[in-house]
Amino acid sequence: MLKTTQLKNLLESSRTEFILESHSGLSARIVEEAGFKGIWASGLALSAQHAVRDNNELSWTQVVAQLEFMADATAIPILLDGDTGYGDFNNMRRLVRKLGQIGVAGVCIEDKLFPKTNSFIQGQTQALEDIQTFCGKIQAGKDSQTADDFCIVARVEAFIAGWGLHEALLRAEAYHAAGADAILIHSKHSQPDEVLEFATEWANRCPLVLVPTKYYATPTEVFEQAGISLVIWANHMIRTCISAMQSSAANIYSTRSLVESEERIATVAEIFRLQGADELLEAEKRYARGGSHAVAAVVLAASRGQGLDELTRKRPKVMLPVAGIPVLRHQVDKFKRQGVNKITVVAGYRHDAIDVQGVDIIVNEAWEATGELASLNCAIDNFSANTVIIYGDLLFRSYLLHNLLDWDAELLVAVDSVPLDEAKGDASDLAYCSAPDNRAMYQQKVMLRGITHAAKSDARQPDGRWIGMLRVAGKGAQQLRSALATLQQREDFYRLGMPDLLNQLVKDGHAPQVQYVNGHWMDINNLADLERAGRFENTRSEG
Ligand code: SPV
Ligand code: MG
Repeated sequence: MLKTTQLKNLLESSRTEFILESHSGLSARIVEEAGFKGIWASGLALSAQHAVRDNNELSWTQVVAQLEFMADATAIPILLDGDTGYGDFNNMRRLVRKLGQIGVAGVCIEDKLFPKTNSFIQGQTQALEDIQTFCGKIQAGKDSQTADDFCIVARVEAFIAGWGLHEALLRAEAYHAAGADAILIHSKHSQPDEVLEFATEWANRCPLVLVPTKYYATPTEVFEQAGISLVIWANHMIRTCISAMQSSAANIYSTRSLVESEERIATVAEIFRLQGADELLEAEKRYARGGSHAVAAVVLAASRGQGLDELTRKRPKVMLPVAGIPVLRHQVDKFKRQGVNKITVVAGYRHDAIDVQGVDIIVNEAWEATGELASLNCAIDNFSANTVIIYGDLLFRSYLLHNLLDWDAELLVAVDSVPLDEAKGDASDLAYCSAPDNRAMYQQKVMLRGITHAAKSDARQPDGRWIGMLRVAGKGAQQLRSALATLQQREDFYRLGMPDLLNQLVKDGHAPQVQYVNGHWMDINNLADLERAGRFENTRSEG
């Protein structure tokens, strides 16, 4: 329902309705969450939050700017406390048109003179606007509204200014005749007598609105029995903020610590919730495409790794120190250098020992009984439109990652075409490709044909070794998901590894493209590798 219609319904409903002050997007959202059906954008509160006075010290464009945040943050109607309309009939016309544009449902204007003063500051000395002039302002506003149900509430300040019931009724009558949708009768007394007397005389000629700031102790049933349409709790969010902020500031200052105040104040997570941070994360999955900010990384680090038994007794392989810092830290630094900041580590064995900042850790609880694909499956929801998957024991020069990210391919594997040195034991993840590496044909389109664990003696020599780096972009993510789903049907899924996934992709007709590389990477399988790794990272030229 349109916000204007919602407000009109509140004013015209047969029950007494209540709206609460707010003065910012955040307070408006809190008021809505509490269950209120409408918001009072109080002039006092809007100005007070900026420590300026309720004397039109805030310009009307500054008011409008704040209202826009409030309207954007909520689905309930806002009734603006529009003071005197910020000028004459012409300013009122422009105000009403502007409010329509930013989704504010109505405005209340008071029959005082610009610049106004808050009704509770020497109210009796305040001059009232000429009745006809004020009626002209109401009429100008009504003629300017763009939505049928936009509401103009005329606020009668006769009691505030020291006039009696007769003047108040005279004015209300004239404003109603000029087109006001409701009358607000204001009072500074601590008892509701004069507004109730007014209500009796007014006899519901049009909806009546009250602001019981001073006569706050009046039981709500009294307003209901008097047939009041709308009650405005006019300044209670800003006053809540003031008390809470004063108390926190004093406490933090005197204790010189955050410990006590932490117990009393909203968590940072609560701020994120109110801001709708989750929605943005969801939207990113749908819309964020391309750009380094959208790149995610998944590090497969669940297994203990064999061949390093003693060293991995208390920590997983990714935490082995290389040149003084853990393997994972080297990887994360390189990702970050390439602008890859969303890094997920799938951990398992001794996941408790992973102590590297800047990563999300997902634990494959079944790490002992499962292989790489089960781990990858744990991280599938952390993929972005552009994701790099690497083995947890891979060390590499940054340019390899940079080049992998640079190519335009949906699935891309880095294959090292340097002839194998089987004596060094590097006979796994052998890659067969649609063409061997040919530097004369730089950036030729080569596709993966398959990966095996060991060279087949009867087949042609492999074209290289997959280094354990796969990039998945665009439709590649879906292709990977569906290959993974196919493999999940297999009984032996729990033992399958990344090569099985790459082979399934080939089988599905989604062969990854190959990017040939020549050295500048290593994996760590034994003590000799670990020693070599120290030299590898120490001699790196890229810092
Ligand atoms: C406001 O909230 O700014 C009002 C109501 O105008 S009162 O302060 O009670 O006048
Ligand atoms: Mg006000």
